[in-house]
Amino acid sequence: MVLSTDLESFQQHLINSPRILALVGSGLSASSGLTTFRGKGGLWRSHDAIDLATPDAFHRDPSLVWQFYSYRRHTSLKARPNKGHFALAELANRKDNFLTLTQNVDGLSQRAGHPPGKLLNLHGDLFTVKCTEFMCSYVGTSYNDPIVPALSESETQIPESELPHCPSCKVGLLRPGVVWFGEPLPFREVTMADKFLMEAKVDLILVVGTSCSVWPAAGYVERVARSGGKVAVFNTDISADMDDMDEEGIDGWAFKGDAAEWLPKALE
Ligand code: BJW
Ligand code: ZN
Repeated sequence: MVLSTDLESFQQHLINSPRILALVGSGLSASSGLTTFRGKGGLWRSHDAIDLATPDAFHRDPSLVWQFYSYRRHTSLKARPNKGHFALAELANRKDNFLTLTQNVDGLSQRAGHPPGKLLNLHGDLFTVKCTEFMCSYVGTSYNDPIVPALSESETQIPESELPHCPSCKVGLLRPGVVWFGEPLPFREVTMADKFLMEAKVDLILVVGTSCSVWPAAGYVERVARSGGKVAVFNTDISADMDDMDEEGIDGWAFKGDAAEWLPKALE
């Protein structure tokens, strides 16, 4: 089955879909100036962004990993939500049975006015911090930029004593409240996503700016398709995704280009 590029039939299906899920990835924030993970945007200094998103990388070199996340916090705070974030937020406000599962940690959907009750952060967020000390369960929020003075622009190794520390136990090193490879996704978010999928059939899933290469997030597309829902992909590079989806018998649409341009006209 070939994914359609017909906007009119997509919009008709959107109107007739009582229950809609959206799976969002870093491509949605690309035109806000934030980099994606894979492909040409995925490098920070000389490091592959994916290699830094692991508990091992943090244990090995907390200074390097904090510098990476400090840079991401800074660029996310400076970035503005784009027309794609606003269009999705508007749709979420308009539709009763709507849920966005975002893999993004940049906070731009929230800042675009996406209703919080219809938005689940599957991979955490950049402004949550968690204590790494065994037996300390401190979780907090910080929008300070930089979070500690040592994390200003410098590229030198920062002594561990100058990295962010826990205000509760006073001894533990804080870490970014994001989900790294090998870590479970947050229980509440996964439970709520499962509930949305299991309560009734999802008629449509919008797959926006994601390579669908990370699990379990990518699995939501197949789960919707398997239960008879349609799939609409918004991506600058859909050729690879489309081939896979055709093989899996996924039915729907593929709109190639910038999600920030496509979403306002497709979701109007
Ligand atoms: C545009 C555009 C524009 C550009 N407009 N489009 C099953 C099979 C195999 C492996 C696994 C499996 N299940 C689990 C795994 C292991 C692993 C995994 O998925 N590995 C894969 C590499 C195979 N998964 C995990 O480890 C997960 N945890 C887990 O499963 O735990 C199990 C467990 C249970 C109980 C106890 C213990 C463990 C956790 C995954 C966490 C992923 N974390 C990251 C980092 C988050 C923090 C941070 O932001 O730094 O999440 S990795 C990174 O990838 C980040 C992203 O959210 C995620 C997805 O990336 P995304 O957004 O799709 O970005 P790209 O770059 O890949 O794609 C961008 C797309 O946009 C491209 O397609 C472009 O074309 C497009 N684009 N500009 C529209 N303008
Ligand atoms: Zn602590």
